[in-house]
Amino acid sequence: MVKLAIITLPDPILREVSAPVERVDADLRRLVEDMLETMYAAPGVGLAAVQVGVPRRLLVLDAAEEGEERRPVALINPEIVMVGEEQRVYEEGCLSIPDVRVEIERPGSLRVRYIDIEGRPQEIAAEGLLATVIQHEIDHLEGRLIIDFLSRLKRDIIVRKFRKQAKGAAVA
Ligand code: GNR
Ligand code: NI
Repeated sequence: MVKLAIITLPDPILREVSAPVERVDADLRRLVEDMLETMYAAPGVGLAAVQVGVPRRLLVLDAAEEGEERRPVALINPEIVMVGEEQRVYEEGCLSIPDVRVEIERPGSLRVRYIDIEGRPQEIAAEGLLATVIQHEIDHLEGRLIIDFLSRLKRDIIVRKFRKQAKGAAVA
């Protein structure tokens, strides 16, 4: 397994709409393994393929709690087919926007249809942290980021800060 580089703001690839995965083959399974290693090393609870520079509709996650055994999951071409009525507010972070936290209100439960790593169609029900993370990752597939839930003013301040950091790194 290979640890991949995580793309951060303001890289424009994060704004791309990811294209569907066409086939579940050995290359895709290798990408999933590498994404899981990258996510665990970060550490993070989820990772979308676009965050490692591959704008395909693929995400990995592990919502197991600390001390529990690892529960790695890969969702290919995920689609939200149902959301519950109750909303839930969670303070979200994003590996592509280090050190930024945003309180986001989203449906607290949902059902998702997806293709698994064997290429078989599946459907899962999720609630709690899992439901939040799945929605956060599916946002990535649409090019949507947690800063998009902020006012334009707050978003611009964060984007400018990351732009400046990127420039500084380029000349350093
Ligand atoms: O590691 C992560 N933690 C997290 C916490 C609350 C809501 C969503 C997340 S996902 C994030 C990893 C990430 O950026 N995935 O795209
Ligand atoms: Ni993220």
